[in-house]
Amino acid sequence: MVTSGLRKPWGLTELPDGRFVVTEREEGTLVIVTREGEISAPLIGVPAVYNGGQGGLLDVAIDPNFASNRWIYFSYSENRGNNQNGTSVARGRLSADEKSLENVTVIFRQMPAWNSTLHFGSRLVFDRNGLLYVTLGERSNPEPRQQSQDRNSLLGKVVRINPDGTVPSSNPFVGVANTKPEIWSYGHRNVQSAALHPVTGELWTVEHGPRGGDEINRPEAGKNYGWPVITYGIDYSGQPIGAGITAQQGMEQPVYYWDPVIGPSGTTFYEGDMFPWQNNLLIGSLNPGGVVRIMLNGNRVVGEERLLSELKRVRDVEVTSDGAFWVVNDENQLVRVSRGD
Ligand SMILES: [Ca+2]
Repeated sequence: MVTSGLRKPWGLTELPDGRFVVTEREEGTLVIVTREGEISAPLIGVPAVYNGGQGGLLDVAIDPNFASNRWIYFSYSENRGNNQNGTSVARGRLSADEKSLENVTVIFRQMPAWNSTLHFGSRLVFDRNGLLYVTLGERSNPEPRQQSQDRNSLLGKVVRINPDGTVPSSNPFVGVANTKPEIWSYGHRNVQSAALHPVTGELWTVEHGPRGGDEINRPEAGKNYGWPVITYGIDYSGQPIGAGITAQQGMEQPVYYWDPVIGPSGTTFYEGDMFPWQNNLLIGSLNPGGVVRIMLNGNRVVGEERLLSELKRVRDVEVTSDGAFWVVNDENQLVRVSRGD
């Protein structure tokens, strides 16, 4: 363990010099942490967050050209007035003295806002063309849940935007009537976990499903991932979801699902030489906790291993260039996991 001095960390990303940027969810603060565990003062300039329920300052990512432009992106739940809130994404430039974010601008707002404390998403992943995926929840309640199937709503979607928040002309629904052009894929429940495959460059997501229905998906442009029409598992109330069906024409099956569930948090593909796990998926687990390693053959899951349950509720996983991997958890820890060094 490198430090236990964080305050409910949620998102973790590595800077080019090997330090980390970490979000502290409830506090709504963004800090820089060295590999020795020294934690900076909170960066000045982060907007106020709504921190009820599952809300707060959520994921963080750095620009693919961070070394020259110093943009840091972060997702958070934002007060929208009238007791409503929603997931937003902002970016700011890390100042030369590293004490603040400058030119902070909100680049995306999930609409509609809702009166709910649940299911905000929201991981941030850049693709190889420098476009930004944002994974979003459906706010959990029975009414907004239905909007996962509504392409004129941004609830229960994966969206793809340019770094300045504009819509890429290559998005699948650009120019389609009654459809939000930010949408990449739809029919999702609460996606808090996403990474880019190191070989194919494709987006993979891990979704909080209902009881017995957490899923791995490989969301493709314009496709429908089924929620809440098709799903594995049942509602946490004990009731079936909708008609209780798991397949329907025009809706995609997950790559994999868990019953019992793992409560997926952040994920990353393993790249490196320290562990013999090339291109395996490492997924943080909230319950039962620890890290879940998923072995793949191409796009197919061929095995699973549970690691590090002693780390309890893991919030994010990051692999560094030396092949070690790092996690943050609800114990307020940053932990480096290595072998042979
Ligand atoms: Ca699904």
